[in-house]
This record gives sequence, C-alpha cells and structure tokens, in this order.
Amino acid sequence: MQLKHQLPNGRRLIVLEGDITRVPVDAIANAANSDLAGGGGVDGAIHRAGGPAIMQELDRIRPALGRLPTGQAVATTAGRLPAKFVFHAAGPIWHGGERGEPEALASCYRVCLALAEERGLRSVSFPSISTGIYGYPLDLAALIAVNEIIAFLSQPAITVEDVWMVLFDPATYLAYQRALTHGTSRRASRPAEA
Ligand code: AR6
Repeated sequence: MQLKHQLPNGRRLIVLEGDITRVPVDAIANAANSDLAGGGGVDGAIHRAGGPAIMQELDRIRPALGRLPTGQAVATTAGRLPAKFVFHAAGPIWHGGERGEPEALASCYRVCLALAEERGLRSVSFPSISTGIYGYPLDLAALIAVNEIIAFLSQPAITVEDVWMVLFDPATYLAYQRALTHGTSRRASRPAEA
C-alpha cells in the first residue's frame, strides 16, 4: 500500500508500507540512539542489511563526537544497502511529552533532510522514528513527521525531490495515512492512493 502526496512544486511525500532496507533511495534515515552502537528494531535491520562497513564508520566517528545529542543525526556510508548514505538520528524516548520530545522528534527529520540537501541528494527515506522501542505515541509522531517533511519540501530550490516514509506494519502505515490526509485537508492538493 502506498499514498503519494505531490506538492505544487512537484516535490513528493510517499507513504509506503514496507521494509526500509529494500527501498532504493539516495539516503536512508535510521532510528538510532545517542551511543551510535547499533540496536534492535530498524537500527538492527539497517546494520544487518548494510553490513559491517556502517559500524566501522560509526566506530571512527564516535571518539570525536562522543554521545550524539537527541534530535541530531550523523551520516555514514550505506554499505550494501540500496542507498549512498545512512543518516543515523537519535530520536527522543517518550516520557509523557513534557521533556522536549516533540521538538527533538521534529529536529530528527529536519536535520536528516538538511544532511540530504547538503549532499545534493534527490531522495530520502525515513522509518517511523521513536514509535517502536522508544514508545512515542504513533498518531502524535506521525503528525510531526508529516508536517516537518511537507514544510521542508515546500521550500523553493531544494535538491530533494522525493521523501519516503517507509512503515513496517499496517497500524503504523494507517497512522501516517491519517496524518497526511488530515494535515492536507487544509492544503490545496489531496494525496492519491495507489
Ligand atoms: N523497515 C521500516 N521500519 C522498520 C523496520 C524496517 N526494516 N524494522 C522496524 N521498523 P524502532 P525507536 C519500524 O524500535 O522507537 C533501537 O534499538 C518499527 O516497527 O526501530 O526509534 C535503536 O538502536 C517502528 O515502527 O526505533 C534505539 O536504541 C519503527 O521502525 C531504539 O531502538 C521504529 O521502531 C530506537 O527506538
């Protein structure tokens, strides 16, 4: 299942149910953590599919960087993944929403999109950052993600053309579908189901 939302400037947000390691793009965002030491969920899947080159590059980055602040991201090779880069973002752990979680989550999307733009990339994919092990409520996270991505894509003269939200399970896909449909009801164009 997928839902495409095209902006007046031709940029697109594509919401897709699937495995992010199998969708070819220029850069894949990873729901990582501040230690950049790998983990479960999509982080584990990305390291398994990309192979050891990703962790080797993180091992070189880590000493200089220390802990990656929540809401920030760093770029590495994508190894064997069908992409040029992986952007490792440290999403917020949900503590009830009063500890800066919405700002930190929005920052993950903004920083990864800025990393893509700096590199002149055309396509970026995201998983649903923080809504797995980190416990962020799905509908709240989906609205933040969709709003950040659409705000970014609405800018003039950006190199990024397509942003993919690749959602692993039907409930997550439906939450992003709701966020996109609700969020776009006040905008000029409507998303099209494919
Ligand atoms: N493709 C797309 N989405 C996936 C995939 C996949 N292959 N596998 C899982 N997901 P999570 P978080 C979905 O827990 O909440 C790790 O240990 C998953 O179903 O991966 O940000 C890190 O190292 C869910 O919808 O990330 C951190 O320590 C979404 O990805 C911590 O988990 C995010 O779930 C980060 O937790």
